[in-house]
Amino acid sequence: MIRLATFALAAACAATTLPAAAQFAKPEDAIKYRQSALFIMSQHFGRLGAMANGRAPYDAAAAAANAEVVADMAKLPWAGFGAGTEGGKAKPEVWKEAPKFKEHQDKLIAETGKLLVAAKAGNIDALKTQFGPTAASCKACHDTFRDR
Ligand code: ASC
Repeated sequence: MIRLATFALAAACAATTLPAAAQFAKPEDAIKYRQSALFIMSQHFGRLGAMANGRAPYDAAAAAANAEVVADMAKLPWAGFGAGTEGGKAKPEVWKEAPKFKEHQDKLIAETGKLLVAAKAGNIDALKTQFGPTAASCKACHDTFRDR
């Protein structure tokens, strides 16, 4: 009984320290995971863009809710780019230039964090000001690391 408990504890500890890729049953799951997080982010970012660019009426509560999703999603895709998960729209540079890719991740997380602060400020000018730099961080990464 004690041996079983010890084994279970060891397995649980190992699970928390395994590399990200090992959190997925198969590489396709990692690809689906990262694409899903990026897709959800793009949908909510698009709604913020519509408000920032005057294509949709400004709604402070909706802006904050959308920015919340964007900031949360911005943290997720990266665990889905582990070793052995090449494919999807990711260029080989993701793995060949890992430190640079990481810089882009950190930049996006920082910019979406600022976007959330701006959205919570509750005025459209703050949202407009931070929308551009956030979109630029999406684009900068896509230019180097995304196919098509
Ligand atoms: C979006 C979206 C992107 C970015 C990018 C910004 O809404 O889906 O990939 O913004 O187009 O340049």
